[in-house]
Amino acid sequence: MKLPAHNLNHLWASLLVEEFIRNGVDHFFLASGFRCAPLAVAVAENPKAKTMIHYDERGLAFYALGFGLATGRPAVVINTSGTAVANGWPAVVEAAMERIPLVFLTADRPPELRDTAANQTIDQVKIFGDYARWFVDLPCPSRSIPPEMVLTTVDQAVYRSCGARGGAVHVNAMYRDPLVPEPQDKDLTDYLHSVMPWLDDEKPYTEYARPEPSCGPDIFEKVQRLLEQTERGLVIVGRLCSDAERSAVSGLIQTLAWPVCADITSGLRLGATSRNIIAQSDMLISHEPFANGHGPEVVLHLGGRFVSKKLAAFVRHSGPAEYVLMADHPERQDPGHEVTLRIEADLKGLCNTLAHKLTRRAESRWTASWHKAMDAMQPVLGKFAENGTDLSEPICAHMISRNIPPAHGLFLASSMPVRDMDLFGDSKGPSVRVGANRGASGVDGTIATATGFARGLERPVTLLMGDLAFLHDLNSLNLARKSPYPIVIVVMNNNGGGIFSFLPIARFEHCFETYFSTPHGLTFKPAADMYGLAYYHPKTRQEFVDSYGEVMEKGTSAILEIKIDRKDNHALHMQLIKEMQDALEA
Ligand SMILES: Cc1ncc(C[n+]2csc(CCOP(=O)(O)OP(=O)(O)O)c2C)c(N)n1
Ligand SMILES: [Mg+2]
Repeated sequence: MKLPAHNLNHLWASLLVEEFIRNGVDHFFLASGFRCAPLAVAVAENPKAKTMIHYDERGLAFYALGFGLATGRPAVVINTSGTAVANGWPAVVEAAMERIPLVFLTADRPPELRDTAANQTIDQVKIFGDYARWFVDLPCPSRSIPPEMVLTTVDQAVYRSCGARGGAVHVNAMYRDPLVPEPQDKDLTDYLHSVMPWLDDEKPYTEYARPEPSCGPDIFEKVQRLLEQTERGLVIVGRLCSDAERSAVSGLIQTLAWPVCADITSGLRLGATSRNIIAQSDMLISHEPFANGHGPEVVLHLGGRFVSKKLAAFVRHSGPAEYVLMADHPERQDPGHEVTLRIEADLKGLCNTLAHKLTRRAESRWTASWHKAMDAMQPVLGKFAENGTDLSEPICAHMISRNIPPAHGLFLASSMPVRDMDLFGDSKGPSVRVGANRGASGVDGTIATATGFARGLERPVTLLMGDLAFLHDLNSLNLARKSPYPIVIVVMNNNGGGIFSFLPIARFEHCFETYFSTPHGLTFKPAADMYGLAYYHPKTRQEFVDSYGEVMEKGTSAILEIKIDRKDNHALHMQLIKEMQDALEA
């Protein structure tokens, strides 16, 4: 192949872009700036590059995060020098916490301009600290450095970004003038001589083989014995990363026939994925008599963290003799300091082998008692869903879980949306891919992440979010507007942070409303108008279903704003929990 090479800066940039693409990393998300011109031109000139251009580097980084969450592959974010780079921080943190692949390719000034008060020059070296999985300061392009170095840098960056130890990596590329693609070097053929075989090929320069972690036979047997011998076991499923993991975990929980608390980010909570999943398990375990009689002897936790504080409290209170955590990463994931056996292994392989080796059990009395309790509570939720016309946060979560098209993705904002879906989502709806920023549980960048999630899934996404999260990321409505896959934003406008009403600070009325709830009195039609998005303001359940259906039919991005009274919302949650628990007692 012949790479465009107007000058050496440009040739290096073309090498970078081509090598990313050969690694399967062909999505480039760019914000404009002049120092990154060689990189932007190289992207523009490579016909295999897929792009998104956005003016806000913070949103752009979250967009790439959503893409990485959906695909397990990084996108490349290209930024100019200065504060543009610093705007990547929140997304880099989330990527680190959840091990989501992401590549930052930032332009920087050459060494002679660093630390000289030169314009738009900040210290970009290791700017993301330990949150970046890998950092490289790529020198200014020079004929004295072989082109192989550029290629192996990309290969290492992609490798370090992916997999169970992945996250964001930062390639900081210094450039001197000329930044524009004007011809300068007469002939660069000589310079490329050593990579001729690479040029004639389509493969990356270095191929990486990743080891698959698995536990040894001793540990395997120990776990197998424990699972076989335990009657009162409980499975907790946290975030799972792929369909292959979901299928392997489903197989194991089927064989074990223990009750299962599946976090909403597992992807197993919605849809009838398994009878063993106790859909409203939070309602059960927060009911004292039930919790006291249902402490597990063994907890088997599969995958990442989980959202529910109640589940964490229940496990702590029960004090199981063994808490086995199986996850594919090496990090400590044990906020309650309860884990007694930690297995770092490929979840798919380990669960498949365990399911194969274990004898499939019949439902025990222990599991049956969880189901019985669950069955006693279900009618309360059913009655609530079927009777009444008014809209509320629980009913919206419930209705979305019922009405979301199977070909959609679902993205849940931090704060009440993710919890409401966990609590009130109906498992009789379709099983859809679920995304959320739960690594650091920020309410920032939500619209951008959901839009990148849609780009990665290559399907429309329904986004359930709160008003503060919406306002926080207003700028990213432009991403939703331009998205090739519709983003349906259902925003629960309760005029502030509804979650705080559930916290003990709510009792301190002298400061609660102003300093915690932070009401704003805003409504979002003008924002929809500004970004040219369809806007709906349903006031009843029927209107909600109608407008949601209409948006699906039209197939364009839209905002559905639901006005909620925060006090009523709190009261309704409490009432529903009480009614469910009363039913349990009865
Ligand atoms: C970036 C960031 N800032 C602050 C917080 C603390 N915080 C947690 S929930 C919340 C309120 C969110 O309000 P909203 O999006 O309206 O959701 P609601 O609580 O009403 O469901 C805040 C500010 C956070 N998680 N992330
Ligand atoms: Mg709110």
